[in-house]
Amino acid sequence: GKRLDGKTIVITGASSGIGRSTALEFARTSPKNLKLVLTARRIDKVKELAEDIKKEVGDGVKVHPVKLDVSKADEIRSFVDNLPKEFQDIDVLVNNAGMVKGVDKAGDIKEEDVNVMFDTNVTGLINMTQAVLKVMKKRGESGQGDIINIGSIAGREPYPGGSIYCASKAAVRSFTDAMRKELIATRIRIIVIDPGQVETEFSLVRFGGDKEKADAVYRGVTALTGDDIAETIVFCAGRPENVVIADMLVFPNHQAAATVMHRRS
Ligand code: NDP
Ligand code: 8X3
Repeated sequence: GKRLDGKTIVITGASSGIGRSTALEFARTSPKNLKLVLTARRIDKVKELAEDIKKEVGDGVKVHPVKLDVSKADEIRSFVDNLPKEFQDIDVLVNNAGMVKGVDKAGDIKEEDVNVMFDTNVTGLINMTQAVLKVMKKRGESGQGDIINIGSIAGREPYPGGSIYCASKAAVRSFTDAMRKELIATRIRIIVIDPGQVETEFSLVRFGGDKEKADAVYRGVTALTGDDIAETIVFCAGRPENVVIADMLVFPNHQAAATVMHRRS
């Protein structure tokens, strides 16, 4: 609605799952006057999303698709300056890009898997945040804007077979909480949303494209959808300026902890 009107919103990982849903939800909530910078590595999917948004809400939402790999520091370094002028004044950053690889246990985890999870989930998120904070700190008297980080229940409750992913999401939580304190003299809102189980391409990526293994994760349960988390993200961004939803944990109804799940047999 009104509070989001005129805002410029950057979403990482907009080609799929939660990020894609979030772009659509922002567009539906503020269809008259909004700028969306939608980023991911799979630029074709982002361009399709831009078309879908146009079909659904029309031209009131301006969409700028960008091919961006958040694990590449040099791509982030030039990201803001390479945006068209009208998209540079970023109000909201949704740090959503993230991934998991494998279920190997310590001692057997591939070096490349360790690196890609940390480079994407942690270093990528930190680099994006720092790049966009430069813009936000210039706004208003002391700085203004929203950084919305997508953590995970995995960052609160480490589980076997997820040590690196869980550590990466714990790092997101830690960075987020420290940053909120560091920016206390500004009007920048620092928000972390921790979803439980969401049915997206997440498990497909985890199992290297093995659909059977990915589907088994969601068998007998009703997982959250990308749309469910998108609603919470847009809710946080749409609160009055003085209200900070600092920290959110969102489960599907069958889940009560990272590994406590009720499955229909
Ligand atoms: P998806 O796999 O469906 O989407 C992940 C998105 O991240 C894709 O758009 C992908 O785009 C993007 N991405 C991955 N690596 C990079 C990269 N190096 N640079 C830029 N973009 C990248 O999964 P979800 O929607 O579920 O995941 C979104 C976030 O939610 C992640 O941070 C995940 O950890 C978190 N999460 C997911 C949960 C779940 O159960 N699904 C639960 C809790 C948290 P592309 O491949 O085109 O680059
Ligand atoms: C994804 C949720 O706990 O299945 O962040 O890894 S979990």
